[in-house]
Amino acid sequence: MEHRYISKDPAIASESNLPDYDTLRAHFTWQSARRTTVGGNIAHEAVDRHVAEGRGDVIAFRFLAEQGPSREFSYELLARESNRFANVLERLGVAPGDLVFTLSGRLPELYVAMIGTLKVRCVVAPLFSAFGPDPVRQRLQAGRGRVLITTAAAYRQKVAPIRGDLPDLEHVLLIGDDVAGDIDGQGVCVLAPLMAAASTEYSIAPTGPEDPAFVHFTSGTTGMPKGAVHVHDAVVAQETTGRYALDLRPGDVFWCTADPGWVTGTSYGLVAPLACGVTCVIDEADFDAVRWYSILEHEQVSVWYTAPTALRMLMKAGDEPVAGRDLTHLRHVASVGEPLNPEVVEWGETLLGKAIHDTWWQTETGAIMVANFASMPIRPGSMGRPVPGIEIGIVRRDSSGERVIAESGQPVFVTQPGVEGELAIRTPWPSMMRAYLNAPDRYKACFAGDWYLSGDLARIDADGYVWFIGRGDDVIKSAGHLIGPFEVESALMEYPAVVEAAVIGVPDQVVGERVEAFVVLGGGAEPSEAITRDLMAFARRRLGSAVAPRRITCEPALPHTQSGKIMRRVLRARAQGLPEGDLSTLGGSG
Ligand code: 6R9
Repeated sequence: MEHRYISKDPAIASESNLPDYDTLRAHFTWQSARRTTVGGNIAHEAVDRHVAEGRGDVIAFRFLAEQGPSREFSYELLARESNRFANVLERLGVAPGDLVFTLSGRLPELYVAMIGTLKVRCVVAPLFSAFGPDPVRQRLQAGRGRVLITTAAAYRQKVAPIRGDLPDLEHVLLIGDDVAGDIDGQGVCVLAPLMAAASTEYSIAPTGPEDPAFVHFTSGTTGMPKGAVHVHDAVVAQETTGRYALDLRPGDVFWCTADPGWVTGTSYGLVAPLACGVTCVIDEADFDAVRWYSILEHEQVSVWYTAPTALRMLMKAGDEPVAGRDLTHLRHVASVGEPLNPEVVEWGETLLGKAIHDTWWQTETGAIMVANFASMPIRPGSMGRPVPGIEIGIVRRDSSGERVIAESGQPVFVTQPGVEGELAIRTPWPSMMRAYLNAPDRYKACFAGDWYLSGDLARIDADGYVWFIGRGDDVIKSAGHLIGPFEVESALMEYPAVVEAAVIGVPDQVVGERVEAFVVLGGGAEPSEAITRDLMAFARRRLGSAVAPRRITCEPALPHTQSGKIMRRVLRARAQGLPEGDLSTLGGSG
């Protein structure tokens, strides 16, 4: 498989932003990538700078509404509207460094609010709108959020029921229509009139490169979600990788399909493309094959960044929705978030006339670390090569699967190509997370010596292409979203009849992995279809559709290790109907 190439037209290579990978890599430094005139603040780099440099008329965002006309924001309008929002926030008395949470679909007001928040040097903490009240409460509590930007519907369903558990939440700003009747005297107010009354002038105070800008919550195997803290300097890596890995150039129409509740939707749905000065298409609607092809065609999308689950759903939809469409504007297609199977790469080559370029990164890395570049032949199934400025290595694992660390504290690397181990990245780089919120020990555990340890298993071939093997832990990747088994198990345990719960990811043809749960009932409750159904509904209500298990099985007992840990790999074998004795192919820890 490693030797199958999708070759490139030499013209593509020479026209790309990275025509000569080896030369650029040899000379690239992050210091040289930092503009000498940086305003420091991401909102300045991504928005105001373009206005100051005479590009204010360029369209920054084209929002496609689920119904009705689309709305366009030039860089200048975006600068003015985000100034208004900055003034609104300041009037509320927030202080730099305070967390401002967002919980909303992809509405224009959400993007304006995120940029305005950065301007006042508050920290944007985006939440995924498909979360139920439990994940919302966990994250708001962890970040001690003072301000929440949301819609009336989301407030009613997900926040009002838990409002009593959120003593730090002082202000809730409602965006969108349909907001009457929700003003309950608990700091809830409608944003539109405040915006209308606010000035369009705002001057950003000096912002240090190390000032925090975003907190993105991500899931681990144990414990509650971790808030990865990113700083304003991250824009340097996001803009650089936007240019080299996504091949963004002035004049491009860029569509990143990710929601800002996921790190891809902020790093590449907002910061990188705006810093590169391109036009971003944002679709407010959910996935629909016909709609998606029609967006690619009618918006004349030239660079498209999406995820394997979405591509597999398009593949499933067949050729009919794409027949007769003119996709000639599409120049570069890239993917992230889950393994991109070679079949999908080849499907893209045949149906879209474009190979799909896989990229690899994580919430913690803040920006793309490994990519198949426009100028290089693709090896279907490989994640590509490290971006300029990034050095990677494969850390050895011993026979019990533990990473090998030398006495000096540095990791020990494999020395031969093709040997599997843990993918590590040499520190520092601008978009590296700077902390996990309130969790210094969990943060420290991600590093050894000069290296960040990703937790992913991979190998590097003789030509430097990286191949993903699997995750080194039990975290579930479903439709691109990381789901911590512990968070789901904790919600299931709240159900009165459940005494023990274990949650695993089961391979799925479309979404990569689907969440399944095993529970043990107590207190005289007997397994029945009715109780399973009730438990499923309970989980969906608490966790939301994106996180709740798709299947729950009642078991008399769960398998444990001697030390009492649940053996999730045994459950994974059981769920797939594999013999429980042969677990070698399943990956993950016990
Ligand atoms: C951006 C993002 C990170 C985890 C990562 C890995 C998986 C990401 C991948 C991939 C195979 C790729 N992952 N890209 N697996 N091939 N190209 O996805 O961030 O949500 O934090 O997830 O996603 O397991 O460790 P995040």
